[in-house]
Amino acid sequence: MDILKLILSECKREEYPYIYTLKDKNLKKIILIIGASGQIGTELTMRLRKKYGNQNVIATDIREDDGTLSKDGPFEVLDAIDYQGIKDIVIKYEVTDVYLLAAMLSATAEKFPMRAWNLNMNSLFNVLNLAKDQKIKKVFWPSSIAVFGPSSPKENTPQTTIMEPSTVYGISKQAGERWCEYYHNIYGVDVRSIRYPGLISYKTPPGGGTTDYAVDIYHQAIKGNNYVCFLDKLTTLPMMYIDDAIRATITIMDAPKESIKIRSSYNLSGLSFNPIEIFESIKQQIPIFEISYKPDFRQKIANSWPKSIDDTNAKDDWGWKNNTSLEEMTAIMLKNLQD
Ligand code: AKB
Repeated sequence: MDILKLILSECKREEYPYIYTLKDKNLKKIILIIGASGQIGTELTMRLRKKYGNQNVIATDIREDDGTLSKDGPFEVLDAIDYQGIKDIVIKYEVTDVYLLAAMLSATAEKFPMRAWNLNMNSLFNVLNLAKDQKIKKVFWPSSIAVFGPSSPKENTPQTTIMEPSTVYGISKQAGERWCEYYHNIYGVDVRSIRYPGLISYKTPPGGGTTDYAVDIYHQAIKGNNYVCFLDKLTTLPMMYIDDAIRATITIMDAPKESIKIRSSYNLSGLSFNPIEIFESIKQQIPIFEISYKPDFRQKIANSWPKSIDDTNAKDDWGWKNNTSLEEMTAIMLKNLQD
C-alpha cells in the first residue's frame, strides 16, 4: 500500500487510470455481517449500509429475513458454524470485512451449555481461519462484560484483572478473547473487539441475555402493564444505549491499525444502573407505572458481573466516549415504542 501511495503521488488519474482502478479495488470494503437479524446486527447492518452503500453490506442470519434487511440490500441464510457456507459467501461477494455477531447469550447458554460452546467458539474459529488464510482482511467479534466473574473487582472493573467467569457464555467469551489475541500475534490477523455491556434498543429485541430486563421494562410500561423484574432491585449492571454501541463498533473498526493496542477485547463503559433506577426514570414519564421483583436463575449470573467498567484504554487508544444518559435513553425508548 505504501508503494501504491508513492506511485499515486507521481501519477495523475487521467494519465494512469489503471493504477487508480487498482487503488479503488484495494480500498473497497465489502462487509459480511453474520447474525445480522439480532439486536446489534439489525442496526449495525442499517448503519453500515448507509456508510458504505446497500450493495456492499451482505446481511446473513440462520433465519430467513422478514424483509427488514433484504428489502435494501443482499441477504443470505447462513449458519455461523458452517465454514464452507461462510467461505462460499466470502468468495461470491469478494468480502473484505466480517462482523461476527451470531452467539448464544448468557441466560440461554446456561440451558444449553454444549450448544452455546459449539456456536460461540466454532463460529469464531471459522472467521479467524478465513482471515488467517487471507480470504478476508478484517474481523469484528464482540466480547462481553461476562468475561468477568465473582472474583473480579465489581466497581470500575479494570481492563486487566482477575477473570474467572462462572457462566458458559462468559467462559466462551474469555476463551474467544484469548484466541483473537493469539491469531493476531501469531498470524497477523486484524481482529478487533469490544466487551459490550447490556444493550438497550427499541428496533429489535435482545434474545436470551441477563440484561434483557432493561429492554422488556420499557415494552411493559408502554403497554400499561406493571413490570415483574427477574432481577433484584439493587442489581447494578453496566449498560449502554444501542446508538452508542454501534458508534463504538464502527469507530474501532475504522481506527488505524496501530491505534488498536489491545487485540483481545476492549472494556467499554456507558451507563450503570439498577432496576429501581431505570424504573424511576420511566415513572417520571408514566406516573402510574409500577414494578415488583421476582428474581430467578439470572440473578446469580448478574451477581457475578461487574457493576461498572473502567474504559480508559478505549478512550485513550481510539477516542471512545459514551453519549447517551439514562434519562435521554428513557425518553428515546418511550417515544419510539409509542409510535
Ligand atoms: C447478556 O446479558 O448475556 C448480554 C451480555 C451482557 O453480554 N447482554
